[in-house]
Amino acid sequence: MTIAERLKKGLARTRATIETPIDLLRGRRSWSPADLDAVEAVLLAADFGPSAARRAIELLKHNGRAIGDGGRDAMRELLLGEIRRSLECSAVAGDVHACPRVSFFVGVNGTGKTTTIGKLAHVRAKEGHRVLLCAADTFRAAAAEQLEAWAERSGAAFHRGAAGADPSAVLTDALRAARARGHEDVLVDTAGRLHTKGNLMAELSKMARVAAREVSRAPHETLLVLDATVGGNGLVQAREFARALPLTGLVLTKLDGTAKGGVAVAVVEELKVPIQYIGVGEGIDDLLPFEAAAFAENLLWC
Ligand SMILES: Nc1nc2c(ncn2[C@@H]2O[C@H](COP(=O)(O)OP(=O)(O)OP(=O)(O)O)[C@@H](O)[C@H]2O)c(=O)[nH]1
Ligand SMILES: [Mg+2]
Repeated sequence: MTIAERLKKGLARTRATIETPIDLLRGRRSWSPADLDAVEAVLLAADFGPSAARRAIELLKHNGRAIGDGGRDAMRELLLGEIRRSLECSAVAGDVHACPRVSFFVGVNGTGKTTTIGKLAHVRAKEGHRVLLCAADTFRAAAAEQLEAWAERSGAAFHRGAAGADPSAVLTDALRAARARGHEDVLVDTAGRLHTKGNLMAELSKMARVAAREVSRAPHETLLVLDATVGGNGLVQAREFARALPLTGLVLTKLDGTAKGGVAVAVVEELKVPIQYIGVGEGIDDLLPFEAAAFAENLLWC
């Protein structure tokens, strides 16, 4: 499958949710408030968030005549422009020229951090990079083994410490090894943590300080991994992570398993941090670079 095909398939559930009621408006010349309520409800169901949904409805209201003439296609164009604008985020995404380039993956439990690292290792290895995966999740049993399996699958090198070791100590060793052996990318897996646990959030800040001691200006990228199936409820967590350490980007996973793909709009608007990658499955090829225009196109009906 090509990237475009994977994206289309990954967003199929969200697209179907949005399309169904909008299909009912086909060929209408005038709209009642109830029709617009139905469209708003569908945008909320897809987790666009209240402010984006409201803006979209205002836009449709102001363009009632154009939609009356142009039908679904005209409505699609209007919504498409609005979604694309919301998704485009001008923030600079990390330092791509650093060597080794150190990337942290953070987030609450089970969002897909380890899986994302495995997939990204594959992408970067295919680009010819020498990649090292660092198992700084020393907390969960079998976390290091899970990451090691991804290292084998993607052809990346792997570093781990003893079970229960201090994550910062494991990270220090990994970064020294990366410098000594000439790795260009170090992807750091961290333990899933609740955003409400102050001591665990402080541990992330410490890891960032330790990284900077070993490699100038590290971490060069800090990606918050969010589970799209949680939808807008994940926003609270996201805000707390952003407070603990500066985020350079977001990864939105499990889009294949949800109709809540509109949450992409809600998170970018809320955090003002760009989405870098999206996860559309459990396989090694199921990580896609995020591109606002293509994403918006595939959220809406064809
Ligand atoms: N369908 C689908 N499943 C995914 C995706 N990304 C991850 N998963 C699955 O989500 C589950 C959790 O993934 P992990 O990578 O272990 O999550 P984690 O954030 O590392 O979890 P902890 O280390 O326990 O915090 C696994 O079963 C993955 O296969 C995705 O894009 N789509
Ligand atoms: Mg993990």
